Formats: sequence, C-alpha cells, structure tokens
Amino acid sequence: AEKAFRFDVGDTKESMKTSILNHLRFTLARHQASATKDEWWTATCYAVRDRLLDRFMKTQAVHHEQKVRRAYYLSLEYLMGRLLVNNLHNAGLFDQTRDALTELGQDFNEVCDEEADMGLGNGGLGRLAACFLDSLATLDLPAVGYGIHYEFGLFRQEFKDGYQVEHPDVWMEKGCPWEVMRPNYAQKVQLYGRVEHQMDSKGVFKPKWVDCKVLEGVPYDIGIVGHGGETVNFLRLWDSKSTQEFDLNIFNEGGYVEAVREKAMGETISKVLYPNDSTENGKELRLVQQYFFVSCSLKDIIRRFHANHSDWADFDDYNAIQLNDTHPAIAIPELMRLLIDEYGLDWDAAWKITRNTCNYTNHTLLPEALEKWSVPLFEKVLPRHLEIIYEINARFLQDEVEAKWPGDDAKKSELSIIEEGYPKMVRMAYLSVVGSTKVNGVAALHTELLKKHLFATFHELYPNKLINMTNGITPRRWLLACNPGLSELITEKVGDDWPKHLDQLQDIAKLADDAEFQERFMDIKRSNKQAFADFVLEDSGTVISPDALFDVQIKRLHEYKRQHLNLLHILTLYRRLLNDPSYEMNPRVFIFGAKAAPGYALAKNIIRAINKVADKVNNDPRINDKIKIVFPQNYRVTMAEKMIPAADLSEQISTAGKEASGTGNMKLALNGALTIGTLDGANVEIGEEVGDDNIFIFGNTVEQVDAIRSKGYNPYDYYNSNWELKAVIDWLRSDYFTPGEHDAFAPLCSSWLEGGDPFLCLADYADYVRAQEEVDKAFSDKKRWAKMAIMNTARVGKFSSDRTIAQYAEQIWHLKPVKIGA
Ligand code: DL6
Repeated sequence: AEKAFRFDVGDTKESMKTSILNHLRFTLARHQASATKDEWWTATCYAVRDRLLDRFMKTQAVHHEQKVRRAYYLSLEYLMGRLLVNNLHNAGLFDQTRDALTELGQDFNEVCDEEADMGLGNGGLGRLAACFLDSLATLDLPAVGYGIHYEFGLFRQEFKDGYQVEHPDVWMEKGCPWEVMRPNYAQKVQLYGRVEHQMDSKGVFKPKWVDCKVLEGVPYDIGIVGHGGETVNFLRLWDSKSTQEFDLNIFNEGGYVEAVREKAMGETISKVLYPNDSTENGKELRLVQQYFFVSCSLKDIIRRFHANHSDWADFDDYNAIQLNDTHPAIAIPELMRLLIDEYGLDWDAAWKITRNTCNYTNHTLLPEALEKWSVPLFEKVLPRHLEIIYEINARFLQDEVEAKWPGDDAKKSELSIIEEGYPKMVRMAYLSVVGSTKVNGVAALHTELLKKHLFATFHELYPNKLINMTNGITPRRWLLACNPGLSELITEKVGDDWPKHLDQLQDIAKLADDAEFQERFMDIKRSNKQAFADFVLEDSGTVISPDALFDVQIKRLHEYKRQHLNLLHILTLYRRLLNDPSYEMNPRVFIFGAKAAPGYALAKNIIRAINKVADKVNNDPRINDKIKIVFPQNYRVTMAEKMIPAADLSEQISTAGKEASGTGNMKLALNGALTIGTLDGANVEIGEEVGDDNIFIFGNTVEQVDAIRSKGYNPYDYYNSNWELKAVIDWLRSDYFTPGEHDAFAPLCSSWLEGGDPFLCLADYADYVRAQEEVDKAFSDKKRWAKMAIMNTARVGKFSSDRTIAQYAEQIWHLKPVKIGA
C-alpha cells in the first residue's frame, strides 16, 4: 500500500516538471497560466524539498539503526543565504530543474532570484556555521545544527544621503518552503523564578527551581544536503511560543488582556537576531535567547540519546557538542542541571559527562566581544544556573588551580569564572574553557595569540586543551555555484571531483603560464566583472568598466577591519589625479559591501564618508573615470556571490592581531582575486599556500604593533611627517565632500588623531600605499596578473571547509563518516 502512495521523487527532468506542477496545483492552488514568479519559486523549492526529505528520512533511519555518534553544532547564528541553487547542485538536480523550468516557460534565473536570503547571522561566525553544515553532510558525518528560528534576520540596509538606515528583514514574507515544523518535538523551557532547597525523602536537601515562567520551543527543520546528495542532515531552529501554563494563572485572575500580552512577550524571544557581530553584552533578551535555544537543544539531544541508550555513562560516547563561540556556553551549566536536578546524577558523574561532551570555538580576541554577564542579571534570569556556575568555579579553583599553584590567590582571581567587581560578572569564555574538552582558535596565528594572551594561564594549566582549526569555506557555494564559468573551466582541466577534493585545483598551477589557459581564465573573470557592472548599473546607475581593476572589500564595517584605511588610499589617488592629470594608474573600481551595527556610530560615520566620497569621485569629470567607488546597499550572501567572482583584488587589511581568521579572504582567493593584506588571521596561511610572489603583504606585524604601542603610539608623528597623509585627512575634515555641511566626518577624523588611532591606520598608511603601487604595476602586466590569479585559485585547496571539518571530526569530535547508500 505504501508503494501505491509513494510520491514521485525521481531525478529526471520530467519528474521535476511533474513535481513542480503538482505543487503549483495541490500545494499552492494555482493554475500554471496565472502563477506568479514567486509561486513558481515556491513550487520548485517544494519539488526539491520532496527529494531532500526522502533522503533525510533515509539518513536519519540509518543513523538511528546504527546507533551512531553524532556531533551537535550549537550556534546563535547561521548565515545561510539562498538555498535553492545550492541544494540543486548538491543534490545533483541542477541541470534537470533548470531545463524543467525552461520547458515550463520560466526563466530559471528569475525564479531563483525570488528567494530571500536566509540571513540569520551577522558575518563570519554565522557564515562559517553554514559552510560547516554543508561540509558535515558532504563528508557523511552524522550531525545536527541547532539555532534560533528568528522571525527577522540581520536588518536590511538602506543608504539615505549616505547614512545607513536599518529596516527589518522580513525574510519569510513569501514563506520558507524549505522548513518543516515539528510540533511533536517541542520542548518546555523555564526561566526566572527562584531556587528552593527542599529536603527529599532521604533527608537530603535538593534544589528546586520554582515560580518560573515556562516557554515552549517549537522546532523547524531544514534539510542540509551534502554534495552528491547521499547524506541529508538537518538544521533545527527553535521558535518560541508561550505555553498554556504561561497564560493560565493570569487568565484565572481575570486578566485576559494581560494574559495575551504575556503570551506575545513569550513569542518575542525568537523575534530578532541581535545585529552586532562583536558586542552584545548585558542585554537580558540576549541571555534569554541563548538559554532558550540551548535548553531546547540539550533536551532534544537527550531525547534522541534515550531512544537508543539507557546508561548515562554512554552519553559522551555518542554525543559531541560544539559551542560556536561563547553564545551557547550556558549549555555547560544547563547540561549539569539537567543531569543532576532532572535525572538524579551526582555532581562528579554529571561533570565528567558535561566536560567530555562539550568543546568550544573562540572566534575573537577583541575584548569587547568577550561575553560577560552580570551576576545580578544571571541570578534574575537563571538562578539555578548561577548556583551551578558558582559550584563549578569553587571546585575548579580548589581542585585544579590550587593543585597546580598552591596558595597562589592571584592565580585564582585571574582564572576565576566570576570576575570580582561591582557588579560581579560571569566570564563566559572562562566557563567555556573550564567546561570543555577542547578549545580551538580559527587560524594558526589566532590560536597562537590565544595561547600567548587571552588564555595563556589556562594553557599552562591545560597544555593539551587549546588547538588550532583553521577555518574554511565550502567550495560548492563559493566556486561551483557562484562562478559557473570558472567551475566549467576547472572541470574541463581536472575532472569533476574537485568540489569534494579541493586540493585537486593544484593541477591547474601547471597551466599558469599557458597563454591559452590564461586567456580563458581572464575572459571568465572579465565576463563576471561585466555581469557585476550590469548589476551596478541597474542598482545605482553608476557605470563601471570591466577593464578596470576591481578592488573589493566586503565584510562587516569595523574599525579593526580598516575600511577607513582603504578610504585614505582612495583619497590619496584622487588627490594625485587632481594635482597631476597625467598621473599614471590603471583605472580602478573600489567596491565595498558592509553593514555597521546600528549602535556603532563611528562605523556608520565611515559608511557615510565612503558614500560621500563616492558621490564626488564618481561624478568628477576631471579624473576621467580613473576611479569609481561602488557601495551597493544591503550587502549579504547573495551579493557576495556576485562580487567575489568579479574581484581582481581582495582587501584584507585588518590591524595585525585583530582578525581571528577571515573567510572572505579565502573565497576571494579561490575565485582568482589577489590579496592585499596584513600578516593577520588566515592571511598568513593564504600567503604560505600561494607564495610570496602571488600576494601583496604590507604593514606592521603583530610584534611590531605591540612594539609601537608599548613605546607609546602617537598618530601625529605619522600625520606630521607624511604630507600626503596629512593632506587627505585635512581634506576629509573640510566640507569638500559635503558642501555646506561642516564636520560631517569629525568622528572619523578625530578617531585617527585626537582619538589616538586605536587600529594604527596611520602607522600602516605609507606601506599600504606602497603595496597598492605594487598592485597597480602588477595589473599593468596582463600576463603576470593572469598567472598570479591562476596561482591563487590553484593553491588555496587547503581552505575548503571539508578539510576543516575533517580535522574537527578527527581531533575534537572523534566522529566517523556513515554511508547512507542508495
Ligand atoms: O571564525 C569565523 C569568523 C572569523 O573568520 C573572523 O575573523 C572573526 O572576526 C569572526 N568573529 C565573529 C564575531 N566574534 N564573536 N564573537 O564573527 O569569526
């Protein structure tokens, strides 16, 4: 009987056509003739989803039957972008679906363009999580991603008079056909209340968390298909709902309106992603969000464990949990609470399980990004967890710190999870280190700096705990799908296995001097540049030439990333051209993509400065189109997919020691852009792979930065001794770029001078300009540039997230691939 009702989930064009039409008719109740573009998109997604769900059920059945060990990735952010094209590639349905839609009279690209980005993340950390999900499934590793089902993702950015204006991101306006709601797996979560210590029947005092508010988490699952389509893992996102209990008390007291208001409040928890990539400490809702998704996820993990096992001693044999930064660090006390209070384990058994199960990834050294929660806030929201954290801390200080450094109270206060002060603070990074088996940095340099600075004393205490896992990116999205021209050329030369084995790109290095290959490689680059130029023309009316050098800086707007150093270079060139119309340089298009955290005033001032300089430069006939600046609004994954294949030059110019890794640097190099960068984050390793001849390194190193600072850095020394630097800063200080509006960029200019230039733009300026002159010279030599670009693509195979995930699986999770079979 089951066979008779089986859906057609075949992979032929005809089968796709039938499914799409069936969904138009039976899911959306539309006639083919009157269906709108977004309905075609929805029907196509459903047709693809049918096939994914079929594989998903098979995958989960195999994992269950084989009682596999699983990895659980806990992340507050997933910057997924669009899913259709990627899913089609990974599931092996791309050609059939494109042809099916074409035969049904639809423009495939237009249908794909209906999809809103799933932008449930801020930047690098969230995008890394999305790449990891892709690699986990591709490598057939049993894994589940857990996060929050935000109603609003990262804000939509608009520019008005150069200012950034934020709007809510209504990404689910047309629905999200990828997800499946699973009310049967809903979980209850307690919050607030107080702890009572009640005597049990044996006369032992037991903590009881009482008078809590109770929320419900309802999961939405999104299938994650690996390349080749065999394994379909899933991302489970929790949506918050108020529970019956939540309302009833107030209801019974006659407070209907109050009850509904309370109910609505319960539902605000998963409403919106916090729009800051480095600071969001102290906000109660943020702590509630973290606890809400962590508690739901742990209960779900335990439920799954109990489906196959009954002995808690097995828990850490079957489960590995990865904490994506400290955002889910509350998992450590929550797992302790569940094991002790709900399941009756003793402290030592619970601690062994917790520590053996959890691992933590650090993504930043920036002090302001290190999460700390005030003890009073913690006590209000999670009183029982605070007790547990105090106990973890007391035992840690006594059993481990005292054992290693007897009588050393300074060490105890240095390493304490509780920071003394008014108010006391809970240091989430320390809690994460103490409660984890492994702690990893995200690039070699970053891990070294963690060992030397942030976690130096922990490293002495636990010499094997800190390890490096250099980040990576999925080559499926960031080459195969976004750069079809280059993908085809590579496939022609090295076969079609490279999306799963990116090291095979090395084989094109031997063609780097081949004139015909160079020409084809650069023709593809040119047509990608033309496609981007067409987009820019339509988007903003700005004309840019695909023959110019496309100089790209795409990342969050932050002082440490130094978009304002890039701006100083632009102004330098502009000034040189105005002073000397015969000044020789290749025409350049400076391309920016960046959102600033809504509360980050200086970052927003930098955005406005770039936009205002762009207005002037782009419309100045005196410079003969030698410089153009384009800064499209609302940079997001989908826009990155257009910019990266079109880039010639990749700006990775953070102050040395500040960028943990970077992943845009990897995407751009993979697509044949040359890096101009400091010795920071993963730039160091990119340089090692591509070789000194194929990268432009400049600026002070970490050691030099430290030396400059310890001598007492004075930006005026640089300002007063470099007349060109002085001239461009003064220029920006004038009202030249904002006629009649004085001091428009005072915040920016004073940050360089009176503010002490915390990120050393002025100290690196001269060497940056020198390196840019090198870039210009190299670009003039077309053969040399082509060779360098090819060498970049050829030699960055190391930065596939498959390599990163294979390392996590081997060194942290001890996880084995599980073949699902046909
Ligand atoms: O590890 C992913 C990514 C790194 O590539 C970036 O260098 C780093 O800035 C970023 N960190 C964050 C925010 N950090 N926190 N918390 O996105 O992680």
